[in-house]
Amino acid sequence: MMTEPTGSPSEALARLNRELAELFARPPVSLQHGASLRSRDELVICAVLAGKDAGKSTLINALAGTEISVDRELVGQGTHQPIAYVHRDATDALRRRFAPSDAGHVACHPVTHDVPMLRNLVLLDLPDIDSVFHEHLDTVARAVERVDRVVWVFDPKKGDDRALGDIRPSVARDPASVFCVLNKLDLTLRDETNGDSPARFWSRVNEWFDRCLCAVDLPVAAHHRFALAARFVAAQEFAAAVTESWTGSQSGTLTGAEQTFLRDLARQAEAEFDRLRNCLLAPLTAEEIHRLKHDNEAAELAANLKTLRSHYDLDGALHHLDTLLADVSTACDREFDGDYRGTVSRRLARVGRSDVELARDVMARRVEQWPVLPVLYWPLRGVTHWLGGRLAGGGAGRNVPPAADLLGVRGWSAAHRVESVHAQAQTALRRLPEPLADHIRWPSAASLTAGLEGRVCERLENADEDVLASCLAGLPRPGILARGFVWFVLIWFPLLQPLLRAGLELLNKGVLVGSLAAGLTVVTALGAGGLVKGFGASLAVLLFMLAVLYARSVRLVQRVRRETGLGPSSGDLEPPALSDVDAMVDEEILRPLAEPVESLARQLETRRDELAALSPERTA
Ligand SMILES: Nc1nc2c(ncn2[C@@H]2O[C@H](COP(=O)(O)OP(=O)(O)OP(=O)(O)O)[C@@H](O)[C@H]2O)c(=O)[nH]1
Ligand SMILES: [Mg+2]
Repeated sequence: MMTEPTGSPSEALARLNRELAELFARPPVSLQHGASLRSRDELVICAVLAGKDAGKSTLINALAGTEISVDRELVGQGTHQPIAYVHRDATDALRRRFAPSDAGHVACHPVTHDVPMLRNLVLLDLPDIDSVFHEHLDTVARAVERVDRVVWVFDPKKGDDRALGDIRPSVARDPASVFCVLNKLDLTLRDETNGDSPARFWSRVNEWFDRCLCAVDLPVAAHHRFALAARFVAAQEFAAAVTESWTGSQSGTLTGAEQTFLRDLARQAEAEFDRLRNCLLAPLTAEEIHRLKHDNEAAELAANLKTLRSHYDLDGALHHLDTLLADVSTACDREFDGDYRGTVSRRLARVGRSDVELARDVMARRVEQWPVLPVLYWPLRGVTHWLGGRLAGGGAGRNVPPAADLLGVRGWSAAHRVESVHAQAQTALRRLPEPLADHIRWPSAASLTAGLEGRVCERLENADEDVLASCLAGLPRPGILARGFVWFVLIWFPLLQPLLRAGLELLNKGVLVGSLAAGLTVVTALGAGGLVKGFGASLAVLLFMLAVLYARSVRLVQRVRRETGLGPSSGDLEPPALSDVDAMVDEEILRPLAEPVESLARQLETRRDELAALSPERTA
């Protein structure tokens, strides 16, 4: 593993890997690295990867045309250290590529040459991936991060190469940089019972090779597949080796048909090797090298994305969360079904403060618009309400039942219903993978019930306030005549009426206005007893006025309630009341349960979108 530059897709992947590991409570998955390191130089390093004794070193030697990697021990470690066949001018770049990094050090032994055509091309022999020497696999894993091209070598003696299948997913390269070689073709001819045609032989070999490649999930285009004998690359050597295996001696006698068959195959095997050498050692322009590295980087990114997606299975997790949400919603709909909502709606529409109670609030504001009446209203409130109530024929005051009673339907309280929803949600939660379930914290059933009851109380208060506001908005202001009438009543009975009567009496008796007798008569007319009686009459009339105003307030409240559908006077269920109950159940029960699930889903979706945005097709 290597340090990636800040802001690179690899760094974004590393961050997402950490974040997802935390969300899924598991160790981060191991990702492939090295693309950025490989892009820092112009070298194209081609490594040969295979199991023990597949012929890696033999192939490298054959490609290099010289013995750069030799194992002279009969039963030894084989190649135990990477050996690079490198142009002497490129050794510094090679050293930098293999310099110690965060993830450790991998020693690479250079064997230099000065072939100008191979200035940028390095052949790298690696230890095997499946021997008893476990450190070989570690060395290969560290070295392979630093190589640009990979040649997978198959040994016909091994057949199903599991070790190769194990390491292959961690070596992601663009298909143009991947080659597959079926080596030791000469050995596959040992058991040939002759008489077979070269064409049939090749098709059998190809079929077998196909099966090997499929077994390790390594789809490679036909022109990147090769069947050859690295130890006997020249046609003559190949034919001699097979002849020996058939006759026991290199100069053994073959039938004419056998000779033709073998000659043909030997030529083809040599041609295959030449084709491989041309593919791997053809000089590359700077542009070709740049494209090769870029394509490999994209392939590595795509492989890492695939690894992350399958390791954390974001789509699966999101599907689980969707199912959980659906289960919670179903449980909520089942417990708080249409019948329940309808019943509660009707109840809410019926309860609330009575019309006469609300009318008192209206009256308090109404009376302020009149002269004199406010002074009388406060001491005469009781009588006014009694008399006005009678005049309006309004309903008696009703008590608002507790919210819990309003919410209990068919003997099944809201608390029971909420507990049932909660329990069903918990059961659904247990079906969620454990690490995800740990992120979901739900409020207790008791607090959900309290929330619902609180909403009911609030709703009732709000409904009353709405009625009150509508009534006050529609209050008529008393006109000048009406206000004048109050003053008139106040002064008519105690003052004007006695004075008028006294004046008329004087006129009848012929007493001169302005005389002493006339003055005395007026004073007597305004006597204390008369004043008290007069004010009593005024009071009676004004009290009646107050009662009428109160009765009209009651009727106003009733009319507003009828028109808006709010409160006790509304007869049938109005749609706004039902949607109120829907909103209450949704916001107080469903929302608090759904919110943590949706929040987790949002976090996963964000990561999934970020991964999608990083995919090479999007970033290209
Ligand atoms: N018959 C035959 N033998 C081969 C061929 N290629 C390699 N060998 C033999 O296979 C044996 C192993 O070859 P190496 O090239 O050392 O194999 P390797 O994969 O490098 O082995 P390790 O480094 O130990 O993993 C040697 O005895 C080679 O001579 C081939 O094409 N035909
Ligand atoms: Mg070797």
